[in-house]
Amino acid sequence: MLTTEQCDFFQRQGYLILPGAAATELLQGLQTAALAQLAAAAAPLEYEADVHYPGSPLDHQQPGGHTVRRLLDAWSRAQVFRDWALQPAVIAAVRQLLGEPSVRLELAHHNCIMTKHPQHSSSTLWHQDFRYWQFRENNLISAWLALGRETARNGCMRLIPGSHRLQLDAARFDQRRFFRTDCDDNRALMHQAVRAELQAGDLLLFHSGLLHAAGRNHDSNVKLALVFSYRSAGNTPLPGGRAAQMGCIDPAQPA
Ligand SMILES: O=C(O)CCC(=O)C(=O)O
Repeated sequence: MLTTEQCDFFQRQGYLILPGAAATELLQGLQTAALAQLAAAAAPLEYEADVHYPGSPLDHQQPGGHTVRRLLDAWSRAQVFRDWALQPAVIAAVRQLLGEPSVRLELAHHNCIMTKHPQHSSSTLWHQDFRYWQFRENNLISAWLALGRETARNGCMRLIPGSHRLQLDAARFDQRRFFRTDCDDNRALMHQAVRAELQAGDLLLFHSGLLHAAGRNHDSNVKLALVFSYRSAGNTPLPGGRAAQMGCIDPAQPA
């Protein structure tokens, strides 16, 4: 169970780090499975060249054009990923933070292994995950499990504490709904950013409205994180959207 202080911290700041959330044996299983999936480069994949972020190869024909950015649909890739996603401690934390007894794991969003390679990585600009998500409420939680160390050097997440509670006008975002850097009010917020430096096995829980960004990987090893997103059972996807099509998992009734 999370403490009252942890819950209050999440409500105020929009994120919470749980050190050592994955026990050693499970973590090793997750690392091994993630590396095997990366080596096999099995579809569905998203490449650096697909995201068009600063630093991405321009297309698949450029050097690094087949650098994997995300191994999509982690849920279907290995039992060990499913075991992690439904860990009682993870589900209990999400339930507590959402204040709802019944939660769902979303298959359409995140549900991936994020990879960041040293040679061809890109920066993720400031954004809120909810920008393209279609649910009744902007109140989902993503669980980002570091499978290795995450530091400023290899492109760890940066977060703007409390930004999930701000009402941000659409004019403060660009056409791709990234938070504009040419706006003084935005820059003032960016100065408040904190780094989410993590050790392997640490879990970063963050709100779907939290502004976050991440840098490139200037280290020599690939960075890997396993990410799933959760919502309360009542916060259903809007009809016609991707989440409505792809469905969800009820942790109380695993397949
Ligand atoms: O590792 C990164 O570059 C951050 C990815 C991210 O923020 C996202 O996929 O929403």
